[in-house]
Amino acid sequence: MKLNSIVAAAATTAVTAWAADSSSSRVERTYSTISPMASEIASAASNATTNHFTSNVTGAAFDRIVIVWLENTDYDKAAGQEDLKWLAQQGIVLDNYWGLTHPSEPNYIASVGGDYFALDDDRFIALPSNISTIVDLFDTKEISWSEYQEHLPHTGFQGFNYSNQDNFANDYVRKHNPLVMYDSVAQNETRLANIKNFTMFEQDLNDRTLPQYSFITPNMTNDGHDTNIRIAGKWSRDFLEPLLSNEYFMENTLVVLTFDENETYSIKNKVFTILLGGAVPDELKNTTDSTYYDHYSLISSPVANWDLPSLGRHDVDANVFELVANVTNITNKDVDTTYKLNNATYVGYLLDDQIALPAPNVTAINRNGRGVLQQVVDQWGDEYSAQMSASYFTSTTTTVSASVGDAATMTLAGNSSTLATSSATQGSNSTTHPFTSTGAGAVINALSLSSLIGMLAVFI
Ligand SMILES: *[C@@H]1O[C@H](CO)[C@@H](O)[C@H](O)[C@H]1NC(C)=O
Ligand SMILES: *[C@@H]1O[C@H](CO)[C@@H](O)[C@H](O)[C@H]1NC(C)=O
Ligand SMILES: *[C@@H]1O[C@H](CO)[C@@H](O)[C@H](O)[C@H]1NC(C)=O
Ligand SMILES: *[C@@H]1O[C@H](CO)[C@@H](O)[C@H](O)[C@H]1NC(C)=O
Ligand SMILES: *[C@@H]1O[C@H](CO)[C@@H](O)[C@H](O)[C@H]1NC(C)=O
Ligand SMILES: *[C@@H]1O[C@H](CO)[C@@H](O)[C@H](O)[C@H]1NC(C)=O
Ligand SMILES: *[C@@H]1O[C@H](CO)[C@@H](O)[C@H](O)[C@H]1NC(C)=O
Ligand SMILES: *[C@@H]1O[C@H](CO)[C@@H](O)[C@H](O)[C@H]1NC(C)=O
Ligand SMILES: *[C@@H]1O[C@H](CO)[C@@H](O)[C@H](O)[C@H]1NC(C)=O
Ligand SMILES: *[C@@H]1O[C@H](CO)[C@@H](O)[C@H](O)[C@H]1NC(C)=O
Ligand SMILES: *[C@@H]1O[C@H](CO)[C@@H](O)[C@H](O)[C@H]1NC(C)=O
Ligand SMILES: CC(=O)N[C@H]1CO[C@H](CO)[C@@H](O)[C@@H]1O
Repeated sequence: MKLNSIVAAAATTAVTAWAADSSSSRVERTYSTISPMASEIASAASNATTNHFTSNVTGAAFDRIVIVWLENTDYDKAAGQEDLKWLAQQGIVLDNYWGLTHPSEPNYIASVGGDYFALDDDRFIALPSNISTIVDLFDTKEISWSEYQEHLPHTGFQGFNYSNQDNFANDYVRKHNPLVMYDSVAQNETRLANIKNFTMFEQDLNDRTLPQYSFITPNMTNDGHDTNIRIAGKWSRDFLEPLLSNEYFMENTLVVLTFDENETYSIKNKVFTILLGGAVPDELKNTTDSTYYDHYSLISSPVANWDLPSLGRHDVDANVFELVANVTNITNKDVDTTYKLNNATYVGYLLDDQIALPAPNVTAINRNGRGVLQQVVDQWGDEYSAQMSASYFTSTTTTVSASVGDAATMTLAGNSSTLATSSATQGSNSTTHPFTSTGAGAVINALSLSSLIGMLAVFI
């Protein structure tokens, strides 16, 4: 069976399950864990299409951004590794850069879509195609982009993982491939053809067809996930050192080397991050920037650099790398991290089947003074108004503004239709979840049903 038909079959099953259960408000969402046979992968590989799009849209601080993610390492351990120490001296260390939650997958998802939708595990995720990503923002100026995923068996592969075929060790995993988890990318053949592997990176480098945005994920050995920081550090230096002396690669390029999350869940989720590349001025090499950043800064920084609109999610008010902020007159905000942990998810869409997908804030203005992408406004405007009038939003269920305080959070209690005001920790079913939320999830059965139907319609 072709992958698309497998996905469709899974969606059909979900619809049946919903229909059978339609008398009750409980809706089970079905998630596939598709892993095509090796023979199917080989046959798909033989005619996968690959794009080699490039472009040269001038940015305020850089013309190209290359984002590289390593895995699961506490800040001090990474900062002390000798190859990473060497790399740090070639660039700017960001010593106040944070992961958003645990485990891995929600962090990757958030870094391109502006939310992690309350995900708290690493399961197979395919977010409905009405959710936009950074790719939609790039399209407004035809800024080229690609992902480079090591050992992705072929361009556009959508399976759950791809093991080393000799020893069946973990190699490529979907949970570290942010854009393929959004159907707005995966169900668009043009976009899918930008989801490539390292063989294609070498080719694009040699052919001078690197895109202006790339997201690079080494395999499970090289990113430290199944190994340790010594391997991940050595891989990073082996990969980056030659690039740092490659004139074509370096030209006005910003490299961001970061980690998805801290390893120890009980401590603050700060991760070691370095900015490198030709866009870093000489006088700032071997320095430290202590501005608060997090994975949402991976959206807000390119957005400010190219003066793009926003997604209306957490990208809107994320701090922008100082390199960009300084030349765009953006003032970053101070973030008090005294009580910040970023080590648990909140009660929301992917954690509780009864909670609707939050609409982005279609009225938000981002750090570079732009509104929300028109297509997002068109797609979500009505839903945003509906959720606003039902007091759906909390400080965590959506994007936007710090002005929505936890105390003002409104929750529809259980199946009753009366609005009840509740405090942040009194989410109606918070005790059924192992994680205490940092803000209450608003539970609105009617909204969640209509939005789920919309989501399934999109699948089919
Ligand atoms: C390869 O491409 C052909 C022609 O587009 C198509 O009919 C066939 O299904 C494709 N094979 C696979 C394995 O996707
Ligand atoms: C991109 O454009 C800038 C400004 O015109 C130019 O300096 C630079 O060489 C171009 N880079 C590439 C890779 O074409
Ligand atoms: C970086 O700074 C440290 C101490 O501030 C110094 O010992 C080291 O030589 C510097 N490295 C480079 C490459 O400039
Ligand atoms: C990388 O992708 C290309 C294009 O789909 C494919 O031909 C190649 O076999 C892949 N390389 C690896 C190492 O999997
Ligand atoms: C990961 O990639 C490296 C080469 O970059 C390779 O030596 C290693 O075997 C790969 N890991 C697995 C599990 O295949
Ligand atoms: C598919 O992707 C292309 C390139 O990003 C874009 O121009 C087009 O609008 C997308 N199509 C849909 C239906 O989203
Ligand atoms: C987050 O950290 C706090 C403080 O160390 C700890 O009590 C809590 O259990 C952690 N949460 C998770 C989900 O690990
Ligand atoms: C930004 O501007 C401040 C104040 O002028 C300066 O201290 C800092 O080094 C600049 N940072 C960057 C990355 O240009
Ligand atoms: C930033 O502010 C300076 C001084 O007010 C001004 O000259 C410059 O044009 C501004 N730059 C941008 C990108 O707005
Ligand atoms: C949406 O953004 C606007 C403008 O920043 C703000 O006033 C409003 O409170 C935000 N809405 C929500 C639900 O946070
Ligand atoms: C809360 O959990 C109870 C028991 O599982 C269930 O009956 C009820 O529908 C749930 N309420 C909400 C709002 O999820
Ligand atoms: C904020 C922060 O750095 N959190 C922790 C990450 O892990 C190291 C342990 O290696 C701790 O020292 C940090 O406090």
